Amino acid sequence: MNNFIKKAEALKPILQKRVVTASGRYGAIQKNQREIYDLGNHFVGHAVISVYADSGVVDAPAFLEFIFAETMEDFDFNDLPDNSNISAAWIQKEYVHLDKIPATIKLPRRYACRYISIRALASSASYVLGIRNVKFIEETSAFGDIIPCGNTEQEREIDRISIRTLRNCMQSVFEDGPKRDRRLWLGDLRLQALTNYATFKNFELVKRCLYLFAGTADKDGRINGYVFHTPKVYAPTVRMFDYSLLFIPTLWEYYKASNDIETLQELAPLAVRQLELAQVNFDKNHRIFESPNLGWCFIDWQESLDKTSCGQAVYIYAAKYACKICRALGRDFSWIEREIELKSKAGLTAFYDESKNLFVGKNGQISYALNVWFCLAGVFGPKKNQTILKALQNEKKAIFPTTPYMYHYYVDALYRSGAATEAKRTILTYWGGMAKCGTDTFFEVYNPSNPQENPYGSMALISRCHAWSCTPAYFFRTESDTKSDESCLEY
Ligand code: RAM
Repeated sequence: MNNFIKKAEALKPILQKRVVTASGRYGAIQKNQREIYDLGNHFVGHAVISVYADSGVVDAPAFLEFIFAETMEDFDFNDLPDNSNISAAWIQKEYVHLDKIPATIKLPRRYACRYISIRALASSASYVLGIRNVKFIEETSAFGDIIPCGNTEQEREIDRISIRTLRNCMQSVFEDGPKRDRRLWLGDLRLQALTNYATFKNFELVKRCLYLFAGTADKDGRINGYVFHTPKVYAPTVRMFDYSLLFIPTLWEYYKASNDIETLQELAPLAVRQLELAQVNFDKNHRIFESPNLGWCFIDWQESLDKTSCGQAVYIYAAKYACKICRALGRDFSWIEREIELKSKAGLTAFYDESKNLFVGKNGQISYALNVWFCLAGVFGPKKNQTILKALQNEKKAIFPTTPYMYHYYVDALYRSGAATEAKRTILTYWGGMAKCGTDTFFEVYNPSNPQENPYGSMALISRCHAWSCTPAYFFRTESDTKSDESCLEY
């Protein structure tokens, strides 16, 4: 175990546990009858269930089915999918035999759910089974209650759901989703950390995650896209062009929020290293190009999206944060400034179409992703960016974001260009659309015009409490600071 991992492990939080009792119909349950119990909100933890013989003599085992659902709609999608492109084992469904009755059983897995359905699949004619208790031991490393923020009931509702989403993803690390993949991903971490600074302020958890990434960097110093933290800390080599670069703003923002200069000092070389490593992905004209070395440039869940071009802007964006880090530590960053200049010029030449006032990707593709990232990269100033984002809204062919992750960056770009009203409107329509579904937490993917859109080939594997969707709580608390913000430009 290297020193960075040791540091991270020393910061492992003790989870706060609390018992919640589900409401529902207790008592006798007939064969094949399904009972749904309601925890009253979304929780993450372990289920403890007590059963007994309501009448008769127990002469055979009971055989029960349990389904754990994050939303009521999830009950429509709980069959084991055979066509998914990720493991179907994530589904939250158990079949349990009980040989001794009465019994109190703790189910084997950790679940993310609000609703628990129980069905007696087989039982003897000599007795009727009864459900005495459905309890849930919830776990989180988000401590304290946060007062919802917002000017209207709708805003406060969106805020409550955002906070619940973040809270339930805060476990031993910032998980992407407590149902699936329960992994620490860099892109998710950044957005969780930002929202955490404005709410729970668990700085140690962010620090732990930064050290987990640092401790699992490859031999060249490349930060992986994600880290497994259990049963042991491990990161398979997964090159993610954008996620590795996002280590830079994530470190900077941690320092700004916590004032922890030692961590900044210790991890700054690794942050700057991400820029150095990314340089080979640009041709002699300083334009990004596709190659195996680039790895996965995630940007958003959209197959047809020209993500590589977005990478040009992500690089410039990250480089500006690297300058901030170097300046704070009194280190030379003239080469990074030069990089910014060269990559910005090349980005404009390659992608900016003056006649449309838009950035245009491969094969004439116009997307929110490309334009948003170039606005965030600050290649132009806020006023001009505002006109670009306006032109984007009027562009019928533009590819919309699919995930709350990409929507976050769109809203961020709107705020930073001074379009606060439009930014707020976007939050109210997009996240408000999810809230209207009666959810307690926000989803991994939400496409209002195709509610069943998902990247895994099966709705059974979708995560309804997904970290990267928690940022309305960040925006509501910081919007006055981000109005027409040039912070990214001032490096
Ligand atoms: C998904 C994860 C995570 C995201 C990556 C790119 O599988 O759930 O949220 O960061 O993909």
